[in-house]
Amino acid sequence: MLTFSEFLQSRKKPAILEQASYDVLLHQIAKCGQEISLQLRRSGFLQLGQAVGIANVQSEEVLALDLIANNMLINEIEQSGAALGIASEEMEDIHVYSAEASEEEKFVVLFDPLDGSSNIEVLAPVGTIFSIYAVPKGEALTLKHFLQAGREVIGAGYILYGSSTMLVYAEKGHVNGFTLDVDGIFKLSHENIQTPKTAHTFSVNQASYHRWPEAFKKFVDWCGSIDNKKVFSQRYIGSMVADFHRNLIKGGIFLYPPTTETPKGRLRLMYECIPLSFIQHQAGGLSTDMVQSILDIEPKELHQRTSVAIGSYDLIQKLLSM
Ligand code: AHM
Ligand code: MG
Repeated sequence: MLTFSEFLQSRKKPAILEQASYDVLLHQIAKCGQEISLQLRRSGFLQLGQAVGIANVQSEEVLALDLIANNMLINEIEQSGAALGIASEEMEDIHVYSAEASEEEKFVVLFDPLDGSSNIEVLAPVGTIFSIYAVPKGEALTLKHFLQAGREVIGAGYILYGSSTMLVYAEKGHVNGFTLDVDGIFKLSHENIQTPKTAHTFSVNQASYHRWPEAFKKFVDWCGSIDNKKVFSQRYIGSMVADFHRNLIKGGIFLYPPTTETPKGRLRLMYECIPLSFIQHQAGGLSTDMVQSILDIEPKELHQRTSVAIGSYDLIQKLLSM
């Protein structure tokens, strides 16, 4: 079994990733995943799911492990020497490590340190989601390096803390999954992941059905229609990264439609939707905000929200035809 490290050494990588420090950056993120996974195994003792009494930029309650994971990622990514800065779902502004132009290619990392963190106290899966973009050599870091469209992503992934912990990592043309073994090392367990083209699972919070645009209502009605030759299952954990992972492996579609209260959608473009869409596209699936692919949206702000549908090719096409 290839370790994550051996896999990185053996993969065919684009010229831009030739410099060794990019892989060090990935190792540092994986290291955070190992540490967060350990902490989660003991969350009941550590009260990691408790609120720390502050709200983040999204006006959401910050939990203890949100903060721990966020700080860990900031520090470990800096250690790699490969990143000029980071942006986090938990922080209002970018965090700059170095504002000076570099003589070699550098990177920025955007992350949701702990997606679905309200699930911690009920022991349901949560995850760390990240994407990495290049800062060309000779350019000093600015906000524009963070606000790049999803099609510019160099690498994206997530670490899912479920019944096992798995790191799923994608670059253009390939997606691979690495299970965290009992010796604390990520090892290749899911080689070259391709998502099924057709599937019969949909994931959505249906409580908002009456506040959705017509196309989403029609699609979900079609899934459950008695005339439908296939019987669909609805599966929704309330942790996007976990719902996404199930659908990636088994096929399915994840929906977070706009509602009358949140007409621009609720999930975050930069920290959740772009990285997961990038992975989905490399695995043969699709994503959309019902106007364009999520990867073609030109981001305007760090904490931009979007509606999203991500999943198997046939199901996205069906949704778009509604
Ligand atoms: P978070 O990043 O603050 O944890 O919030 C995002 C989560 C997604 O993972 C999940 O799909 C969604 O919020 C659940 O929202 P809802 O309870 O509206 O269905
Ligand atoms: Mg999140």
